[in-house]
Amino acid sequence: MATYETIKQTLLTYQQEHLLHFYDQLTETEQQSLLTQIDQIDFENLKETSQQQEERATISALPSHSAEMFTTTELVNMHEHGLSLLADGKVAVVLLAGGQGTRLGHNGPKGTVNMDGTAATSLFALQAKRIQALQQEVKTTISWYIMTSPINDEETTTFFKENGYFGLKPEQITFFLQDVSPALTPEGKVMLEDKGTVFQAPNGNGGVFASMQKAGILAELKNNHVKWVFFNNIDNALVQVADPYFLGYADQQGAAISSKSVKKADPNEKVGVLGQRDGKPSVIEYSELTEEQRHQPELQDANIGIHLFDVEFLEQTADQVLPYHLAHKKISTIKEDGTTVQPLEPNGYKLEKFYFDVFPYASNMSIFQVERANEFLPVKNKTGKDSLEEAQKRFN
Ligand code: UD2
Repeated sequence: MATYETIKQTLLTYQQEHLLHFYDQLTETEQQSLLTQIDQIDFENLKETSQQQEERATISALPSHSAEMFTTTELVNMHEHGLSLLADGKVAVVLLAGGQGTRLGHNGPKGTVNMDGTAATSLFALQAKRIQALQQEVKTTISWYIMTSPINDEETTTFFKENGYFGLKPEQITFFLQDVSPALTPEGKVMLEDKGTVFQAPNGNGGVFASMQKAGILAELKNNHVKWVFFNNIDNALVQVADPYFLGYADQQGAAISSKSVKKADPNEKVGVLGQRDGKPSVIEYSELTEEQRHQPELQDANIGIHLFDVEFLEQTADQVLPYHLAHKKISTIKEDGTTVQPLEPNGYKLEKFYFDVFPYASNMSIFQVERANEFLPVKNKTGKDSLEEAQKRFN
């Protein structure tokens, strides 16, 4: 445990000593708690974050495949191959469910929103049913790892328990917690929520690899001879969890990462695309593309958050420190005079890691383009495009 003196020294080094401004006004327990919170902050990574420069990268395409490019026999083989990987226990599933889902305005974890008023059609249940169906087909139990965050862990695990784990065995599901990260003022200072608490929020879905390692999951996957980990987001109501075609495709292509994509609805759809940055596999944000690149026929593979990662690749990259991305937000904070500010405008930056920042560490990535109408219906908003309303219509 770091002492007051060592913490103070670190804070002086990184010019963050304001974090101890109210230290003398705290009880002993509060003081200890504050020191522990500060001790967990990676100040070196924060320093690099506030000094981030926009670098202009060279963007290029990566080839993608779609079902029409294969013969019926090839597709049958792909499917069979995927099923045999599942039957041999070579596949595990990871669900990213640590996010806040604030855009949806739903009170509770996003996975608990449902299609018909019952928990049996919740986003969690839809994924569980898919796993259940596959298990019946291949007669093997599929391990499911669900990442939660301190803001939704208890509600998530209770929801599963209360609903009988949606027919799955409790021991095949592992919940693991992601880390949190602090917020920065425009001047790069770590923000305090109150006198003894550093403001903290989930550190983005890029925390997943380090959290899997910390929870012993990567070691478990290796011990169990798992080869592929299927990753996806909680919000896609149509996701085909551990799709055998996709598994067969990824394994036959042999790249460390395989990603599903859908064709962009139109060149100006504001989504990240799968391609290469400086010759390395990447998700390229809409804002990074020039007008010409947005129209380029080879750069139309939208990232839908469905990926297969080779376990060996995850092991090799789990120690990489991924960069923070800044999100300008309203953050309730305490001023030096001890008064609390509830800002009406964004006043600070939340820090998030993105899982796809590991992509450049892979020498290659294969891309399987699928039909949006069949496989991608993300529940992001309450109404309109990509909404709960749209998903409910589809299911009822
Ligand atoms: C994500 C992708 C985007 C595209 C889109 C498709 C990122 C950063 N962007 O955008 O490229 O593929 O999905 O729908 O992934 N999550 C956590 N912990 C966190 C934050 C998020 O587990 O701290 C989970 C969240 O619960 C969700 C997933 O990560 O399942 C995606 O996060 P999001 O909904 O914030 O990302 P979005 O929709 O902006």
